Amino acid sequence: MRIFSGIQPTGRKHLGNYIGAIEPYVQHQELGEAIYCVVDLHATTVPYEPARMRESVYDTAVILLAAGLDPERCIFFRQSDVPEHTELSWLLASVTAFGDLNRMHQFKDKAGAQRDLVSASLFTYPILMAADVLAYRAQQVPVGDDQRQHVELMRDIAVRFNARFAPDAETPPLVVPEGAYREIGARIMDLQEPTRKMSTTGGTEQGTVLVLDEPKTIERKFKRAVTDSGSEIVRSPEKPGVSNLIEIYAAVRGIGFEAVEAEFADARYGDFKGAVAEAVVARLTPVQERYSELRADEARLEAIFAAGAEKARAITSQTLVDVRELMGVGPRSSTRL
Ligand code: AQP
Repeated sequence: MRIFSGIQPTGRKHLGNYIGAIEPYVQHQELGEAIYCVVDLHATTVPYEPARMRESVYDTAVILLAAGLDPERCIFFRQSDVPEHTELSWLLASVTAFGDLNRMHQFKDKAGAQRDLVSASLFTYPILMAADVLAYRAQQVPVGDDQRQHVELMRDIAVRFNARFAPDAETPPLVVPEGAYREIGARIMDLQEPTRKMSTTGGTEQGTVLVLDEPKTIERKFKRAVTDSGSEIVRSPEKPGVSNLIEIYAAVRGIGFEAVEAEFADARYGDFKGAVAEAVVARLTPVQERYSELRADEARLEAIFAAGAEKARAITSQTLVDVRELMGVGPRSSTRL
């Protein structure tokens, strides 16, 4: 099985990214041929600081390595080092419905937050994301719950491409991928506004726990987490704050919701929040230590990216030969050899 996912270098990674995506990336290395990239091109779709971009890519890459991504066991690279992603994105735009792009929640949310310019690339972002995955003919895409709509769209794009350009093919040229969502922890909510997801751009500062936050900061953020009326530690739609804390604890400890509710049946909110903070600190401390060890060596990171991009291009270049051939773009593939 081939697995692909990408992560943005924007901002600093938070607990939602860690639980919803980074941990699953590490686990998926054991399940098949895993391919991951830091999607710097996606990060150009909203205002950003060019002078900080490379640093942010390194920061994000090192968080992934510190969490357990192993470049010997997966293909790990920087998106912009593999130009087939952008070429395929353009080609797939021809089988992407404008109306579908117009319905994307993420575009609406992010476009609404822009003061000066809503870029065309923010609108076409889901096509590039589709190209990221389809270029590898990946079967599974581990992502958080917020990406469901984008995964549905990439599936539609693959189906439409296959139907339009290879209706009679025994093996369709593009694989229609499946989203892989964690059962517990696919949508971690903001600690201050637990009806909104924890987010890099849309969340509250106090409600967003960063992977690199000091233990004291993490404890403070959990201590101040919004809870709900009543005192019972149970999951319920009327208790979004407590439900979120239960979800975080369950995900971090690798146990079910019932086990959490049973463990804290007699506890008070304050004690429970302390226990959640402690579990999160215990989970993130080794990642932070590894991060400090690895971050300084940027030459090593570039070497990892270069080796990863070479392996990635061995796959994507073949996909592009097939796609160009089927679409009638460029010379016949046999004459290109
Ligand atoms: N709250 C979340 N719970 C679980 N998973 C989450 N993800 C994001 N938020 C949550 C998953 O993290 C992966 C990387 O996301 P990204 O590349 O989009 O990174 P980002 O933009 O820094 O993360 P945000 O917070 O999602 O940014 P905003 O809200 O600004 O767009 C993805 O698999 C995502 O599903």
